[in-house]
Amino acid sequence: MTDTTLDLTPQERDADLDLNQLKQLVGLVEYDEASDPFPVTGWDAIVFVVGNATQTAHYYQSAWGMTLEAYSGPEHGNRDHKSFVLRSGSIRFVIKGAVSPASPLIEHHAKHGDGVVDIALEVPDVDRCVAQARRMGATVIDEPQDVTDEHGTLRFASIATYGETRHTLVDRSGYSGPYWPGYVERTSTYQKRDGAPKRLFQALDHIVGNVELGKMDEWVGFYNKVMGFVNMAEFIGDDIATDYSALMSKVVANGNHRVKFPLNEPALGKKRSQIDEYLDFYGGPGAQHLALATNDILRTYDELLANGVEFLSTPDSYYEDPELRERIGQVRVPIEELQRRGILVDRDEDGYLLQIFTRPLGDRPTVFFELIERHGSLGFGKGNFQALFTAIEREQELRGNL
Ligand code: TYF
Ligand code: FE
Repeated sequence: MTDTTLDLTPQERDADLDLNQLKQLVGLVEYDEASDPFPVTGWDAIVFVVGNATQTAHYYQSAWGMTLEAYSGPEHGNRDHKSFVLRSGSIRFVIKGAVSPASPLIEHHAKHGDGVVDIALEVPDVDRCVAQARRMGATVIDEPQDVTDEHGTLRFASIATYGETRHTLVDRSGYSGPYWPGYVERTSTYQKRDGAPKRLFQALDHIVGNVELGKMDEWVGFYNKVMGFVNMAEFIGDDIATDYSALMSKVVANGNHRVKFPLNEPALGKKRSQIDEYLDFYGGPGAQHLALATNDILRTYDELLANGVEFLSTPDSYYEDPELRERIGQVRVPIEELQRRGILVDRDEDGYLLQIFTRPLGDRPTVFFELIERHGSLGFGKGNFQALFTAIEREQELRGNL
């Protein structure tokens, strides 16, 4: 059995990540790609539709330290919308906003607000994935096709997932352009002045999807059957859901665990679920949070805070609880350093993780980010759910949505 799954992807190599660092950063594992009916190498890009891509692209550079790499817009023949490709470490964000009043992006944005339209994945064989998807009854949005320019040929297809979200499947092994045919390489005036921005995160760890009440298991089944994803150990079930979390959650991952998708559904608890709030304001199922992997969450947090990014706060009682100290044991920094910033800690049998969550990024209480620094733990912070959900509900109440 040949195992090619523990190679770095070209994106990761570009980002100067090494394999051991990456294993720690996102919890990579070995697996047998040859027996996978829908092999996925890793993330290709996360595509957002926003109300003002020009300004959002600036925000991701000025606040989040991302680098502008490519652009498509009216100056280069795309009269429909502007699209900015930003990079941090091995992950790409593509930010799209309508230019033409007739753009289909307008309808999407009117319905959902700023959000993720496409979680694009890198695959070694687009046709094999689509054949499997079709066999398992998935909706194929774009048939496998080649797009070509002077940089070579890229092959892609796309399939539907929850809500109006899709997975574009991309094989860029024959392509060397900055992103996609039709895009031009671009750096910003911002970068020209300050040099390369400081990289604040190196990779994407997971993306959480919120689905409707009673649909979580259906979507877990979709990822199992259509995409060959495996279930990970962590889940929040009925038992804890009604007490405080107001949601149920299961996690699926691709074979090498680069791509991890927790899936949430609302639970009927004492209060209105934060997932219901999301579903109402997003106008249906969609991507809820993106967890950005960093190997120095203290520095990343400090920099983001200085740049005006807002985080959920954690009460001092979280750190003063003697059970917490017992539960987490030794971590790489004094607890006081975490407390000053409100960073949460969780430990399981494999190790520990540090994490913190931003407030919603846009105007609607929908999409937000998580920063995560893993030290062996392959979990998602289950031990923090109570503290975290209490903080989320505090804000939900301030918005008048509890
Ligand atoms: O990804 C996770 O499961 C954790 C916990 O609304 C979490 O980050 C789950 C649901 C949620 C916020 C955080
Ligand atoms: Fe998370």
